[in-house]
Amino acid sequence: MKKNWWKESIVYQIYPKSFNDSNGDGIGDIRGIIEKLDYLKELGVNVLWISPMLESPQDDNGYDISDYRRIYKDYGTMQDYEELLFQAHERGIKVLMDLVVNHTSDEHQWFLESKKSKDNPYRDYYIWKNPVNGKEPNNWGGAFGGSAWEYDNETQMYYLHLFSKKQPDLNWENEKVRQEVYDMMKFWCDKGIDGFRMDVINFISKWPSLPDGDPVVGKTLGFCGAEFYFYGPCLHAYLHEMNRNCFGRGDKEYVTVGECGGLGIETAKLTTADTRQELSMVFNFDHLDNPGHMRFDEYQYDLRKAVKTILKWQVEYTNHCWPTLLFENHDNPRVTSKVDPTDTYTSEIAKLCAVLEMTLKGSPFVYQGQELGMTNTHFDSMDDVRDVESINFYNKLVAKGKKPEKALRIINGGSRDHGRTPMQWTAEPGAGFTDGTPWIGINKNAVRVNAADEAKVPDSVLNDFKRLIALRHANPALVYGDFTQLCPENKNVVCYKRTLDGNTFFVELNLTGERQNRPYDPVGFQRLYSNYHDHRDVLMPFEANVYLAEGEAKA
Ligand code: TEU
Ligand code: CA
Repeated sequence: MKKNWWKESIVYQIYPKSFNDSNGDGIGDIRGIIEKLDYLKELGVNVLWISPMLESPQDDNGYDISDYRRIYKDYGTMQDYEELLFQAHERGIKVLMDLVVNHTSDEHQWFLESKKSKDNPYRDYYIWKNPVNGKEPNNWGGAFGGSAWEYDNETQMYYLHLFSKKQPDLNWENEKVRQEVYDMMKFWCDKGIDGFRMDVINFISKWPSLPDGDPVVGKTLGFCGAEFYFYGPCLHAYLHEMNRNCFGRGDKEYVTVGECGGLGIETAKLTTADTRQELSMVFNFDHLDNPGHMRFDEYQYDLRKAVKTILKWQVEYTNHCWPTLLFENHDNPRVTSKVDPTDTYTSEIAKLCAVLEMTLKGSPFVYQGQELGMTNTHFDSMDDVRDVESINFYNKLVAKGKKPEKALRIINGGSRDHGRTPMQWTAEPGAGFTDGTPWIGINKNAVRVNAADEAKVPDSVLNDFKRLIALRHANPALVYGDFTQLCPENKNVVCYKRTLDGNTFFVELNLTGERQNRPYDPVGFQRLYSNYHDHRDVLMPFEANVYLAEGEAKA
């Protein structure tokens, strides 16, 4: 197992619009992030992944970029960004850029040129097709509803957009496009960033013939046609070329993490193995939705299924690959609410997920507010909802005859906006996020779920996150140690060991909301952490314990 700085790092994801507003306009900004760097340092995080902050009309909150070399005006200036890099690096914190190059905004200069005429030099920067029998070129569906094709009257052709119609897909078969992307990436590397999170990077290679998708397969993969782009024929060639032309070329060791929904273990190995010169890591989301469900389905999220998937990667991902560990991001509701909508065991569940992230092999990713045990909010009306995906889905449900109140209930079940409510810094009005009117409503529970109050409570979710992060940093066995699951036949209680250089840690997790008998007796082990105070002969609901089984543990 090669040792790398990014394997020993805790990554914290910031959704800038909702993190901290320094100038009272209700929108988070770069100076607001700078104000919180000491908080992040004290939490123990080593790397920041900041969702896009480049110029954008904000149709998809920045995942629709209109200028790759300019900072979005409401977030600040290039000088602010350079100051953020400097201040973060001063604190030993690295910064990743969110690279969105499967598509641009339809307001990007390249697309404005491309749509002007069929012989425009930029025409082939995007994917244009003639109508087939007067209709869309194929049956691919867009992730935000409707067709993945938009008709353009000017040149009477369709252009492809796997996401919103304001996010036209770039044509990666065009070498000029690839060169533009690599030049842009080098521009930001030269600014001093430390790596990239790569947005839907496995979508960049499409099957050249763009064939019709199988609706049944599409339902499994999430979108009709996905089998012809989620793992396209040139994906590895493009990633290897990008590696050799950008982040893999010099002496500095960058980290790259590809958002690769749909890649399984074997295809992920080919994308991240340290012999492949492609990416460092990938996100796989199989554990974030229970099989056969999508985010908006009304279902109780079963941690047992999620953890089963996570542990499969612990065992099968080999020593040439390195997992990512995450439970939340800006595209998902809060994990605590998915597991326990009654908010009965919120802090126990938040801490149990923290134990998993901090004691398994892989790089832990903590999403803003996860360290506080932030939960879903409630959208009383669609006026409270901001996400293009949720709005389009609501309109589709109502257009299909769903009663508005039923459609709103479905949106409340899975909207990405649950993860985008403002960070809860204090109990004051504005939650310490803003002195102005926030761009999206603040969760009412900020009066009791907030960083300032939790800092004063010894066993708060915040302080337990700090404690677990410190435990991981102090004990290499929790990073590089061998993983062994014990009593794998027990589906309700997961037990595993991590061993390195004579030090062995033992972890037991009750993944259910009921009391469970212990499948493995930790007799003689020293308990280092628990999300419950007293120690019973049964495991309490969502109880999570970390022990030292042999050797020594540093605090
Ligand atoms: O997400 C792609 C993605 O997999 C999810 O957005 C999912 O496909 C979608 O929510 C439908 O279920 C990335 C970004 O994380 C997301 O915020 C962007 O909206 C999307 O790409 C387009 O850039
Ligand atoms: Ca602001």
